[in-house]
Amino acid sequence: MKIAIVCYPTYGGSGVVATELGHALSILGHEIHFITYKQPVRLDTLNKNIFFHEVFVPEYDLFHYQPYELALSSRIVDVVKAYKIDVLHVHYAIPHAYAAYMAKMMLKDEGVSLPIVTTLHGTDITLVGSHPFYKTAVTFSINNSDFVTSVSKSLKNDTESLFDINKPIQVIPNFIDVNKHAHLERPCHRESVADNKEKIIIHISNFRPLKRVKDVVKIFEIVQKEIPSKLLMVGEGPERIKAQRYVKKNNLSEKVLFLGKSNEVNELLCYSDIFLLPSEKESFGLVALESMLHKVPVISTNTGGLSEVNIDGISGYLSSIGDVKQMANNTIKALSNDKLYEKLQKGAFEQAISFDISNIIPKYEEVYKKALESSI
Ligand code: GMT
Repeated sequence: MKIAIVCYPTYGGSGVVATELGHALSILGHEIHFITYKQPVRLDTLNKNIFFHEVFVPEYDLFHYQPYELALSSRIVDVVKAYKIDVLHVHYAIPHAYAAYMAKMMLKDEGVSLPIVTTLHGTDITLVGSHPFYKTAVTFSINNSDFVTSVSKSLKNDTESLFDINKPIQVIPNFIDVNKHAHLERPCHRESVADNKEKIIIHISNFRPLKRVKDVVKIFEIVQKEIPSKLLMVGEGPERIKAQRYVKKNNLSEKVLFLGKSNEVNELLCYSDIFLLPSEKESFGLVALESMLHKVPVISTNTGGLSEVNIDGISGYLSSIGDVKQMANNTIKALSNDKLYEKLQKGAFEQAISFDISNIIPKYEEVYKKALESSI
């Protein structure tokens, strides 16, 4: 099949999922065309079945906002015609599903049929999409996609309660490529960040307000009083400065390392002992899954789809949003009992491998097949 994929090319989970999906489909022999404004960060290996089409938005002074949707929909039309694309799969509804619909209409005018599959990822629904300024267009774009998928049951429920949706939403969970990570074995180079007696606690995110990064530091503040440890803060975003101020004010600077954005996530997770994810919203929590594959138990909130990924008492622990004390106690509990820790490590790994890509790809292939059949 010839499949075009529209996604955000950045470090966000939706871009990672789209890229890994495209890559896996290309290995199965499908021809994959990424259409986005930059080469996706995880698209490090191009092969004969993977094409990348950049979307250019020429700057024009008259425009206060440059019309990305317009450029994207034109590019979709051009790529679909040039490469005879069978299906268009858009990740993250805003503005991709909207641009996809426009492209579909333009193509229809020329007698070309283009089925659209839209995958909802989280903030496109729970935060941005449901804002009154966007809601009408997002509802329209979802209802006019040929197939709609969501990455968790929780996100499906949120979408159905926040929008007036007349399309069935199929849950296809996010995934991880177990084989790709199979060679990652402990011990890694942990001496580069901590000494022998110290545990390594890690948080990776885009440091947006909904990640509650100050909670991460507050949890660590309690933990380090009981357990010699270091906190690695990986990522970049608007809340970093606040977290850094808190660290300085509370004399934690020697124990908390702000590492910025990293392409070394596997190496970092490889030597980490606990992953902290105290998010306010999380439709799935792909980073928790990546962490679990490295046998790193996850201490998280129970928001959104997190409880579908991190199983309380098995792969880590779940707490209510803002319950810093309980999340700290759970971290201490896990790190101070070797037997329990090993059990959690095993549980985390087993849970992670149940999300192996080989179980998920056939579900997307089935959706593409149905989308194609429905358009003939
Ligand atoms: O977490 C973010 O803010 C990035 C965002 C994205 O669109 O890339 O992540 C969302 O999609 C990921 C992949 O499906 C999910 O794992 C994240 O849970 C989800 N984020 C939120 O719902 C906040």
